[in-house]
Amino acid sequence: MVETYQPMVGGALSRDSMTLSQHVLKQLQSFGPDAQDLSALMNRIAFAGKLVSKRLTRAGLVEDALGFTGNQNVQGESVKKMDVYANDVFLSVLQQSGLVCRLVSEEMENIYYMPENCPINRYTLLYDPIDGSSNVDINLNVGSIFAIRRQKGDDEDQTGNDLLTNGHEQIAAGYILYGPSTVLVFSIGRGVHSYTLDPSLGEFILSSENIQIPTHGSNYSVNEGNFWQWEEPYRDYIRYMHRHEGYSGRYSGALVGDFHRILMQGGVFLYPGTLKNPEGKLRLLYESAPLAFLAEQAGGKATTGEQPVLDFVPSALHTRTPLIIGSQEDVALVESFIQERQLERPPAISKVS
Ligand code: P6P
Repeated sequence: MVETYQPMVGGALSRDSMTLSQHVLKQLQSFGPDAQDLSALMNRIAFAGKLVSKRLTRAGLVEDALGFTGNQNVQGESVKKMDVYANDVFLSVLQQSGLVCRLVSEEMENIYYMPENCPINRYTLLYDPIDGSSNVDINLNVGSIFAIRRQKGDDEDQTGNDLLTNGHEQIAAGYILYGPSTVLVFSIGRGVHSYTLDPSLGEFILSSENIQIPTHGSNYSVNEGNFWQWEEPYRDYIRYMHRHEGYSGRYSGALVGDFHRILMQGGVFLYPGTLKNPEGKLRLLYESAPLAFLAEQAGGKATTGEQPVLDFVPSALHTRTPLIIGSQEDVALVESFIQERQLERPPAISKVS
């Protein structure tokens, strides 16, 4: 009987050979004609991530890579040199791709139009090129966050009003975590998957498929330095955390890393409104909404404290919202403190008409 050849490497090779583009096409097989474009677009985003990762890993050795530019962005935040570098990497890579018609970035006040691309495709990329840039100069993890939307209409007046819609209009969302390894996590609405960059191959290789957030986790991630600025329900929640066993505070100051921990281990990340930023600090279109898309795809939950993040309709490109995101049970616990206080509130005195 002729023996059937048994490959020696088996699973390892098949795992190692499942590249980002192959896996995206595997998911997209049930997608329509846009499959190839979306796969190519994901590859361009991955390429931008490789360039940013390369710069970050050598930042301490490259002149002018670290520190501040001396300018402020539309958010009134001091801009790091790495913010500008990463923003321009995404801009250049996507411009060359011909796949994206418009860009919305934390680092650019207005929509960036690429009319030469519009006849080809009508995608808009919304991104935070470097989230958590305060960590860059101290070699701690940072990330890039992105969302992809299809353009609705021609936007001839260049107001981008079609972008002021809820997060259900996102067709894909994800982030790149620049940590000990560079990991790309994203979803096209068919589950959440992660890919680890193999620098020796220059490829993102599938590392986790169909990631599910545990229904409960011990981590709670919040900047407790803002305690005095919060409304009472959040103070009640933190007091509960302090008085009950089984919880650990974990906060890195970089949303992507803090969320990735929650995605993989469970728990909750929250950035409530404060006296300084009553509407919260995190921007909806390129921070909260993409992560909310991922959280819900992974079986978790994301709320502003008043409504699901994905239902929130922004009034402007850089609208901020409070964010409570993570495991179903842990988000529900935070919400229970909000609801409890709402029940205690005296009924709103109706204005005399
Ligand atoms: P704070 C970084 O600037 C960022 O936008 C998020 O990455 C992070 O979660 C948050 O702000 C940290 O803000 O007020 O705790 O320093």
